[in-house]
Amino acid sequence: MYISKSFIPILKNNPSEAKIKSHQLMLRAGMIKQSSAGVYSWLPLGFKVMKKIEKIVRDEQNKIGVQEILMPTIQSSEIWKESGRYEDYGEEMLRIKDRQNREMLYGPTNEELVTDIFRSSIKSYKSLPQLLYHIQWKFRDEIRPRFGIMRCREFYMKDAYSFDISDEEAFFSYNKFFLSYLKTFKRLDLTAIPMAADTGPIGGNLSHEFIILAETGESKIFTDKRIFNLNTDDTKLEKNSLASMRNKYEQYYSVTDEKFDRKEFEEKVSVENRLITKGIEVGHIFYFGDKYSKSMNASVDLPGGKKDFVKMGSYGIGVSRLVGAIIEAKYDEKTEVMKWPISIAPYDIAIIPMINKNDITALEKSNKIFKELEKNDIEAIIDDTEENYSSKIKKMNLIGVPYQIIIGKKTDNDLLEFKEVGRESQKLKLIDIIKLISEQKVRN
Ligand code: P5A
Repeated sequence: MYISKSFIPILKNNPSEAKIKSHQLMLRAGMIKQSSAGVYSWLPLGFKVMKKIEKIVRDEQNKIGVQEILMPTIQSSEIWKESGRYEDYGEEMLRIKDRQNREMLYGPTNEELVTDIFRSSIKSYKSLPQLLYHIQWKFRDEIRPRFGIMRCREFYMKDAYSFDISDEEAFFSYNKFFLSYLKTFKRLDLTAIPMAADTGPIGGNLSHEFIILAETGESKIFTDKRIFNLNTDDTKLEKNSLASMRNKYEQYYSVTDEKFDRKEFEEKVSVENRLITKGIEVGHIFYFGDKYSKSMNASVDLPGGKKDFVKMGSYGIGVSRLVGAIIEAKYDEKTEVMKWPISIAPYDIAIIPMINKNDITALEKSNKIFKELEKNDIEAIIDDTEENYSSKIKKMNLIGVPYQIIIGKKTDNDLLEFKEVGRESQKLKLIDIIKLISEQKVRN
């Protein structure tokens, strides 16, 4: 892809409405465009990143055996009246009437809809557990949408739902998601910490938010630093192993301000291990037992012939919010340099020829390199504009492509000037560049 032909509408200056770095960068790099308050169009660069995040999220859901479905964005009010949330959800729900004057709504979440799908087909404990997910747009009519796509009205969410026969089995499902979330965020090069949190309009009394540290985050957190040293390397997808993994995390005090208790914090965490800071909620998991299955009459036959309401949980990841959250975590404000993790970078590498009007050899060289990279599944973007060197580098640093090849007059055919963003440049053969990037991609 040539920069000159791409739809990447770069802005020179910071738009005044953008208060945090991710919002500024997304507008400046032409990743999104606001279409109305809290509603955005995703332009090619932003869309590419979001799709790559979605792919990783999907892959990790599939790995724990969750089945993908797709539910609509528009729902009927009937099921929400059954659960009692039609009134409770209040102003945040966008209500719509169709031409028959039927009450519809743009789904803010899908507990009701998925319960309705479940109850119409699953009748026996023998079909349990059922784990279902979809990745779909949601709408919440937030009073104060802000920070661009971080807190907006229309956003893209992965939401999963579990149906089990007993509390014990339901905790097994809950813990599968707990593990899966830690792995998903790790693949996105983020350290997300699970924290006990309130359940709000979703309900239930067990829930964890997954939070990444960021000064601009909206969640205030109180945690024991030692939780950052934990990992899930030896955890297996088995009941006991998962339960002990969750115990390992829960032994450390780690809560959002909704659950904060100063006395408990000071008793449990020594002064040197205390961390009070802010973070961004990128995921949230809930266990709410029979809250929806009871009100909506979703029950199954038990072994002895009796019936019982299924026990449910729900599990969300803010796929579109993650684009902003990763920028908050990876953008260096001092140097104005962004570096996407290779797993989700919009392009793997930028080819930057220094173009002289009367001499097209640099561009020809670039095209050759492009083709060679393409053969090896490495996606490149060529800056074929006639801008000077420093403005080309500045632009690429803003877009955040993690690697660059710079082609000047003196570039011979064998050794190329190769740069990993944020590091010194080095001379490398194309074959070694391909090897280096391919290895990085495999690791992710
Ligand atoms: C869990 C899945 C739920 O809705 N029902 C289905 C449960 N949880 S949640 O915490 O309310 O949302 C899940 C994740 O969605 C992201 N998110 C948002 N992203 C952008 N703008 C918003 N206004 C917004 N609201 C929620 C968050 O990442 C949250 O963790």
